[in-house]
Amino acid sequence: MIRNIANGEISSVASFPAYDRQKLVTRIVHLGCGAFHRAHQAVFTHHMLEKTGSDWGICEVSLFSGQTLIQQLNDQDCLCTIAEKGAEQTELKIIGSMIDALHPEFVGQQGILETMVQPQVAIISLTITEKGYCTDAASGKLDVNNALIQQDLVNPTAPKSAIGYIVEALRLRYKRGLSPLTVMSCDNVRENGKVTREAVIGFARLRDEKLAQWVEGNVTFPCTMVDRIVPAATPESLEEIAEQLGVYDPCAIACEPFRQWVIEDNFVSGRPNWDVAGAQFVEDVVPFETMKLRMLNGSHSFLAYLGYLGGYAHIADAMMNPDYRQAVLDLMLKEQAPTLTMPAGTDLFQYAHLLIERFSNSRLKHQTWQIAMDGSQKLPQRMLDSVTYHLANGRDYWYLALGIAGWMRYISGKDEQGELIDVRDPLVDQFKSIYRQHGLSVDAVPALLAVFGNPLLANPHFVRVVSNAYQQLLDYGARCVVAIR
Ligand code: NAI
Ligand code: CS2
Repeated sequence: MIRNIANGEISSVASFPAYDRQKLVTRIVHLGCGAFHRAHQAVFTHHMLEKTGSDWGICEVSLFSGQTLIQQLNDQDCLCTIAEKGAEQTELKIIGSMIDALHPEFVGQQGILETMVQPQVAIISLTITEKGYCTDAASGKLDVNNALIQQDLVNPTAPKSAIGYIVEALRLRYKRGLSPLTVMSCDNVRENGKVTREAVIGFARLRDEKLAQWVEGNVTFPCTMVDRIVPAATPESLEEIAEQLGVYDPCAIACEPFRQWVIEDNFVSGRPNWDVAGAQFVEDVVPFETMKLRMLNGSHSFLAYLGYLGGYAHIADAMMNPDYRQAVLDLMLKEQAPTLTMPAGTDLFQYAHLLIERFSNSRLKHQTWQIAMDGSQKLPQRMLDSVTYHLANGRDYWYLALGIAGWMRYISGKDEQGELIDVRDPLVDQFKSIYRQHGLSVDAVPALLAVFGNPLLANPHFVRVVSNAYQQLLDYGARCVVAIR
């Protein structure tokens, strides 16, 4: 028998689920069983189960990659270790909220759809990355030219995209007279509930107007703000956890101790009481979401691009450099905070300082390369929206411009030593063609800004400021330019 966390000798340092897992049923189907979901929604659900003894279990689904993880989860009864790594010590928790794990390669598309259609399923939740919504960067609406959407239009009952799965599951529920459910995005997407709603209804409308109307009138799409820094697992992080745990858990995830979840209370078929586990249910999530996307994620992207170019492999390494630390604090307080309208009592100064502390956690090996991925999907909500604010208000936005220029320099595909960068982005072919045409020259700037399709970004002042930052990066290198102000 393979010894694993379901049947091995677990060291007493780890806590085990203290509720009856046999009682749990699939009430949540989660699409995108990645690192973040396991360390966030699955953890909140685990603590909720500890406190309430309810029966809300999660069935995990990975639609694309992740076959191995799904198999490994099943091999260990869907138990998984979460290592919460503070600056000084680690707390190990074995969580039990996940009860099943599926992949289309193992159960086929129909197996997944039939699970989503089970009558007791009340929530489909999502962490499918920004690009998983198949939306157009400029309009935020469903991109009908997206390759997956095109395939799903031809073959809608055997979908490939997350949006295609959701619409087909909703169609089956509608046809069978089953209750509607809630579709809850937990991705770092601006107004993630609205974007999901637009994409789902947009695709449903392309299939059947009546279905689109049923979805519009019955299905709810709450917005959420999700926060916990969860780096991708590495052989080292898994080994370190195994040493403490006494058993190797291939599904284990290390993350920071901090976790936050603000949820719009809009669930048509019920929801778990995640508030007992620390979540906040509110009427309007958007201010919290915008704050987090601009202050945390905007700074993360700044550190990712300028940090990588400056030779820093991890966020905490870049934070050790006082120039980067100061630059990121200035970015937060001088260029992101002023764009926000927060409920009374929100202390953005304190929030910024807490972020500085979280980014400086050197026991969390969060790679700049990981955060640098998919910049074309991330920059609009993290930086460009703030630039739009500053342009309208005649304010300075140097660090935002530098972050955007850092992204451009990064996606050129060569670092400051001329070494290749492994650029991951759905628009990577477009970047390659722009750089083939312009080389590293500053002429690439307007062409790269055009990928966002936002006419405001053609503003001559903005193009000048970004071009200046980009030229400085070429002339002096990232470390030097970050230090200039
Ligand atoms: P991950 O790479 O571990 O997992 C990504 C998951 O998304 C995988 O299950 C993958 O199969 C799925 N996926 C990828 N592309 C897809 C597509 N086109 N359609 C459907 N599914 C797709 O990444 P991780 O760390 O779990 O992050 C996922 C998302 O969670 C992020 O993009 C972000 O929006 C959100 N998030 C992540 C945080 C973190 O610190 N890792 C914190 C807060 C939010
Ligand atoms: C990061 C986020 O990968 C990224 O782009 O900025 O995943 C970040 O770690 C989380 O949003 C923190 O909640």
